[in-house]
Parts: sequence; structure tokens; C-alpha cells
Amino acid sequence: MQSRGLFITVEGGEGVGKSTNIDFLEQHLRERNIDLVVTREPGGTELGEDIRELLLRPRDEPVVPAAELLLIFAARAQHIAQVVEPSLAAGRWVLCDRFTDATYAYQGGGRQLPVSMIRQLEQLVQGHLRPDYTLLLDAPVDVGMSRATERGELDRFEQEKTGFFEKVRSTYLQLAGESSGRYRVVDASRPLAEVQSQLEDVCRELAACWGVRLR
Ligand code: Z5A
Repeated sequence: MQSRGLFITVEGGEGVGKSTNIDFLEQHLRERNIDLVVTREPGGTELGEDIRELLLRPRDEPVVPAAELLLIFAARAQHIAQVVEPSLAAGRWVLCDRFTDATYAYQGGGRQLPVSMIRQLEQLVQGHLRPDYTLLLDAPVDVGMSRATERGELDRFEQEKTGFFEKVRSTYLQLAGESSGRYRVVDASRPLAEVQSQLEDVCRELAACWGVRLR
């Protein structure tokens, strides 16, 4: 029987380097013949990418936090059914740029929605599905924000104030503390070469757990 793939999520605040390091992880794992699907949230499907565009576009009308939360879980439901579950069931690894920990951090920590509300939706949409491993790229808020600002136009989330991102960061660190078996926290404030050397260690650990021998 085909064994189930590993579900790996990458999390972190604004501009910590998720995209850069997901590219690195993808290359590193593919070179070791790991059958991998790289995807993201919100997004990963046609409907999910449309919802992402709705969520990120700055608008004059304030977006009610509950509406934001429901849109995120709508995108997630589609993503799980179309991409995540079928890939894992086929024995492929799924490397996902953000998942439900981002909802706890942004909508729970940042927007201050009750955790119980997020838990209920998590249960409804995901059933038993949870990530096997989560890499948290952690950096002080000012470091991430200055990296993100250099990229130019800011989306609706990036326009939030420092206090919002401080709450996001502290929620992530709290989640990592509560689920230390699943989380690996990487110091993303270090120069890129050092961050990627930490990621190579994590890949070795993942492969060892999976029974794959890295060269
Ligand atoms: N969101 C939510 O609220 N709730 C949810 O449940 C989910 C998401 C799933 C979009 O996510 C938004 O969705 C997100 C939260 C919300 N908004 N915010 N904030 P996203 O992941 O697409 O957005 P993002 O956080 O802005 O990610 P990003 O734009 O892809 O940034 P990044 O991936 O963290 O950074 P990067 O593009 O790889 O790097 C930024 C720059 O820094 C770039 O020039 C790099 O070359 C440079 N860099 C990276 N690492 C280093 C190091 N170590 N040293 C120096 N320079 C570096």
C-alpha cells in the first residue's frame, strides 16, 4: 500500500523570506528525488487564487474580520479537496506556503477573533488533517517589514501597523511553543546563507523521519 506523503507548512510574518526559502527547499528536496507538490494559501486552486486576490486587494470599505476568516476557510476547503488530500494520499509530499497556523496568527492574534471560532472552522473544513511539520521563519517585525517594503506596493495585510504584526509574531511563537514536536523555528533574521544552512538541517531531519537517505 502507498504510504501517505508528508504535509509540511512554512509560516512566518511579513517579509521573513518564505517565498525565497520555499524555492530553496523545493530545489533541495527535488534534488533528492522527493516527489513534491508546492502550493500556497490562500490560493493553490483557481477558486483559491481568486479568493486570494479578493483578500489582498486594498479597498476603501473596511473588511469585517469574520468575513476575512470565512473567505480564508472557503479557499482552504477547495485547496484541501483538490490539491492537499489527493497529493498526500498518492504519497507525494506537500510543501505549503502558509496554512491554518496563519489563521491563528493573523485572524486570531492580529484581528483578535476568538480562537474557538477558528477551531470550529478548522474542524469543519479539515477534519483530522493537520501539518506533519511546520517551519516557522521568525524575525523581528521591523526586519521583515523593511524587507517587504523594499518590494514596492503594499497589499491589504501589508498596510497594517507594527502592533498588528507584533501580535502575529507572538501568536506564532506561542503556537511553536505549544506544538514543539511539529514546529521547527528558524532564525530568519540571519543572512540568507545561514538561514538556508538551518533549513538543510531540517530537511535532513525530515528525510530521516521519512526513511529517505540524503546524499
Ligand atoms: N493570511 C491570513 O491572514 N490568514 C491565513 O490563514 C493565511 C494567509 C493562509 C498573503 O500571504 C497574506 O495572507 C498574508 C497573511 C494572509 N499577508 N501578510 N502579511 P503571503 O504569504 O503571500 O504574504 P507575505 O507574508 O507578504 O509573503 P511574501 O510576500 O511571499 O513574503 P516572504 O515570502 O516572507 O518574503 P520573500 O519575498 O521571500 O522575501 C522578502 C525580501 O527579503 C526579498 O527581497 C528577499 O530577497 C529578502 N530576503 C529573504 N530572506 C532574507 C535574508 N535572510 N536576509 C536578507 N534578505 C532576505
